[in-house]
Amino acid sequence: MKILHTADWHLGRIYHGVSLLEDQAHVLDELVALVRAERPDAVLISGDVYDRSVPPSDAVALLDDTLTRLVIGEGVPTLLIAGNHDSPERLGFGSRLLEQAGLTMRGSLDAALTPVVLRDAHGEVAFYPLPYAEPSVSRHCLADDSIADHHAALRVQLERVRSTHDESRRSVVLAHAFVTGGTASESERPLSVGGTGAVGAEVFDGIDFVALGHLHRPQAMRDGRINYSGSLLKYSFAEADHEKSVSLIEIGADGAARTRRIALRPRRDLRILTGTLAEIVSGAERDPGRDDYVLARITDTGAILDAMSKLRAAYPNALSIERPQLAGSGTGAASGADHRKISMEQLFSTFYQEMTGLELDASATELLHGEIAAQAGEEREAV
Ligand SMILES: [Mn+2]
Repeated sequence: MKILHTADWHLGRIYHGVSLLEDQAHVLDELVALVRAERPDAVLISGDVYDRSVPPSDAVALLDDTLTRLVIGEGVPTLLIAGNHDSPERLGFGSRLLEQAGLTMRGSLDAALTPVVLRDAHGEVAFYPLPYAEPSVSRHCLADDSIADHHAALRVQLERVRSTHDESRRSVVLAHAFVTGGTASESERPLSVGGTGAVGAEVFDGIDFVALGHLHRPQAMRDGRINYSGSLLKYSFAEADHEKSVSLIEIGADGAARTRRIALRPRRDLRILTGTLAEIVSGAERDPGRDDYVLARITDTGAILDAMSKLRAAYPNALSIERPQLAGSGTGAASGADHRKISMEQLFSTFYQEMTGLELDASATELLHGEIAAQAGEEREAV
């Protein structure tokens, strides 16, 4: 059985004020073309299809169009679950009707845990789509008071899956979770406030292949039996070094899974450039990726007037500027000290040092002393 696994599309995402919808549409065209070329038996989408529980209408239209092309156009059965960014009820609308057309959408958790069964030359494969749910929702839906966290919620679901699973079939689970040992990025929203929200990999024991969403870096565990396809695009500058891909999995007659990652070519890359503003701007001439989304880490120490306009003249889609030199090391003498107990001179020189990384020189110190003395004189007169 050949499966295409993807997740974390985050349709409608806005990053630094810019809608990524055109970039998402571009890369989804590529995904549909890949399905046409590879002819998988199923497409799995493991949650966070939208970026928000109430997605913008053009994001809804893009999902509608993409799913229609996959299911009707290419005739490939497609399974989709809700992630923590999705609204279960909205995503689940019409799902019983759509299931008859070959599209399985599981928004809300259903205690029945009914599998979708597909067949290939080696026999049947049961797919269990387990949508993301808050632990309190799982506790209520599964009627099990022992469920206090995500680990217990999935442990109980997988116990029930194993107890009813027909052993003559191979098994695939779709879930949206943070499995212990996984590497997180910056753009995932934590699943639990206070706790880790993590799920032990052992809850999936006995399942032939687990298609996960949530972590945005492509990664696998347990010899590839547990797979994160990763997100559709780079959704934060912390992911600048990721290579985004979809996973193509072959499940053999014995249930063994072999995974290939197929890189996606975005319309615009998301990159970090480091150097002085002048270096970055002059480098743009020879840069084939001038339309990329850029974060410039500028190493200049002096003041720069209107740095963003200068940067955008070279990189029109530049999103942000960082000035690490000015960020402040926080190691100054008065750092963390009670600001009410330190002198004005000390406070100012520490601030200057934290902002620039340099000590106040003699002439600046003299100027500062003069200003402070003059200020004190004015205050005395005012009293
Ligand atoms: Mn996500």
